[in-house]
Amino acid sequence: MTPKVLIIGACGQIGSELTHTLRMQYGKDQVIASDISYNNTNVVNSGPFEIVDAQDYAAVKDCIEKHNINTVYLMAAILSATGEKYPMKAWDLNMDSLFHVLNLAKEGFIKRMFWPSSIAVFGATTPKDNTPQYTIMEPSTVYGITKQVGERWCEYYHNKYNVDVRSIRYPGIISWKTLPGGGTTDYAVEIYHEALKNSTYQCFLSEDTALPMMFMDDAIKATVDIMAAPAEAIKIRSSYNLAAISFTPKDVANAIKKHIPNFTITYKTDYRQDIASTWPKSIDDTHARNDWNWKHNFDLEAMTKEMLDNLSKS
Ligand code: AKB
Repeated sequence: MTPKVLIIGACGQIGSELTHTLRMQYGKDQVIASDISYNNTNVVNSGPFEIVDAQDYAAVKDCIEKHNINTVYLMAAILSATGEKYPMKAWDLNMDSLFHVLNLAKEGFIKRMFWPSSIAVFGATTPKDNTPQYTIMEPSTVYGITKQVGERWCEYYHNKYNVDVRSIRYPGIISWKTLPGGGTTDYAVEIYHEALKNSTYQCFLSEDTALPMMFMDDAIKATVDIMAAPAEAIKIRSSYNLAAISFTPKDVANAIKKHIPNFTITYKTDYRQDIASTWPKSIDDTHARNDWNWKHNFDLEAMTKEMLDNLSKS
């Protein structure tokens, strides 16, 4: 199947870089980017773009039919921190958009779909170190609840209706092109911007809060790889654990200090600390490595260099 792709939520942190990579891979006219506004001009000007509200079933269906789409990447979501401020909005957006695409796949309008889950599916009762694929999952955030419920629905649609849905549980994603918005792991992006601008950063998590993280290039590689894998290789149809690096704010501050010796960090925790405290410190992603050959490339040092080099140029 030659993919004809629709990316929903293409202007966000992951969507924008996914759009770029898929356009390089398949050609720009094969990849339709969509979002609810024209805000991200890099995405809007780099190929076909449509305004599509992920909560509007008819709009999503029309766009799929208009462009003969066979593959959808559903990247629109309200993340953990914003979700706690607007619980019902997060529930409605995250669930409506998923059901729309699952139902369009069930009805045969598309052949394959990608839906991101998150480490937010885990909660305070989950084992924190090397968190297994199959374990206790009692998420305490609205975002985490939508992701856990979404995973169950993805598996259900695969088992009942043969929907070819593929998913990974993203850790915190670090990138220099597009800012993240409304996540608990966002400090790990902000810290690089502030280090270059002001040589200091006030972190909203405590210095020893370890969380699973990943450089954007690895996250995009994982997303592209799982979607390109043969269907029989994808044995988990809820969502795959995915890991690269785990670090604390203190670790990333020390990595930055190697490049910016006068960099300082202070700590003032807020409600996001309560979210981070329920999440794993590190993830066991053996299934992804075995089933579709997942392998990450960037460690903390390599990522820090990439972040500082690229941000200082932009
Ligand atoms: C968030 O912090 O909410 C996200 C995530 C881990 O899914 N980055």
